[in-house]
Amino acid sequence: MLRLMPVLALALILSAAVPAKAEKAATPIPIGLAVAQTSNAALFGLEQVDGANIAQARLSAARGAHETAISLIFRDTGGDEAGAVKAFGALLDTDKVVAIVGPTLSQQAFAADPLADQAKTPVVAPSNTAAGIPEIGPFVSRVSAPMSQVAPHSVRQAQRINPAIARVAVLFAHNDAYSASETATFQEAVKNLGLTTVAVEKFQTTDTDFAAQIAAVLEARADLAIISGLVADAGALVKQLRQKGFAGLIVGGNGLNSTNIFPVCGAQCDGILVAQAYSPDAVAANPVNQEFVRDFQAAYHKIPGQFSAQAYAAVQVIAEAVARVEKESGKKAGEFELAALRQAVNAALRSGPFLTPLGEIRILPSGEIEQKDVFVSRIAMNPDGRTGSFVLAAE
Ligand code: 1QQ
Repeated sequence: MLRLMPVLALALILSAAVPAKAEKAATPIPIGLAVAQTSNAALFGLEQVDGANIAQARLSAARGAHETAISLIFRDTGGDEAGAVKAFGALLDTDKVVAIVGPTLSQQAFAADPLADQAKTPVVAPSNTAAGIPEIGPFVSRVSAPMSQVAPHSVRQAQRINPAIARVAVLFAHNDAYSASETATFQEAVKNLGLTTVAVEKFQTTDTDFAAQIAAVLEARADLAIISGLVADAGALVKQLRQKGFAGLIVGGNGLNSTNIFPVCGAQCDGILVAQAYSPDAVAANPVNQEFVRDFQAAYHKIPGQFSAQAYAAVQVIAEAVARVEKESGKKAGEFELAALRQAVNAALRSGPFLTPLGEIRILPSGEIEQKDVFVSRIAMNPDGRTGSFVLAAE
């Protein structure tokens, strides 16, 4: 007994040090959906939940006989970094997902994505548009076109509507990664189009009173205001800007790209120009978008916006990547070890074009999206001052 003790102790130490037999991927294939279902960011996140649910239903109806089903696991991130980190942790360690769609904000992605990257688990960002997202790591990609490719179109449209525009005020939320990144793009576009920036004003996404910034815009005699912020703050800023008499054109960035802004700025939302990486009207040559718009309308009795379409696309490319892995390997996804499946799906995401509601897209080896179609819409408010729509303006 005395002589056996050290042997037993040694065996216990060894068994703790040697990893347990590698675990297999679960079936149906668990895909994490880590978006904001609460907080102000839910003004985007709930649109993402709707789009993802349509994708899940559509993909399971269209699934080939030999393809393994996927199943979405939703984890609320709230609107901050800590919430996103917690949701990612749970999806990776508890739910053992094969891939993650999320988080909603770039500000959250810079905190949470490194966790998935370290766990060698693919992340497909459905709405992160700041510079530097794919560069977080080799397991990070996005289906949300960066604002550097999208935002300048709206400034060009403003110039088309009013060729006399010369003086531009730029306002942005400086505590938010997307807003800070997008304003740099806007300021460069202003310069490239021969316009002059006469005011650069900062605010916070938690602000509700924009009197100081608006005074500066009026003082600078700007004839175009360009706003980078999130729905609640940017919507309130637009409302107050109009109430204080600003009569120039307003260009809004990606954070104003949701019908959820209508109740915030009300009648004063009318006329805002927003560049978009999606249009529900682009269905003629795109049967996938046609079906998406039809299914979405049947389920929710409204027209889908960009955040829903991008969430759909994110779920779709992961499901199709899983199917490509099964086809090429001749093995069922459930026969893979989890780590190997995560790796294979990450590679398959970068393996060729996908026809999505966003049009034909491709994920480059870097994780960046390649997308052809960009649109500019104008917000048209109804006489009730609460409802309205994005009306396609150009491109
Ligand atoms: C980002 C954005 C936001 C507007 C997404 C909701 O583009 O955080 O990158």
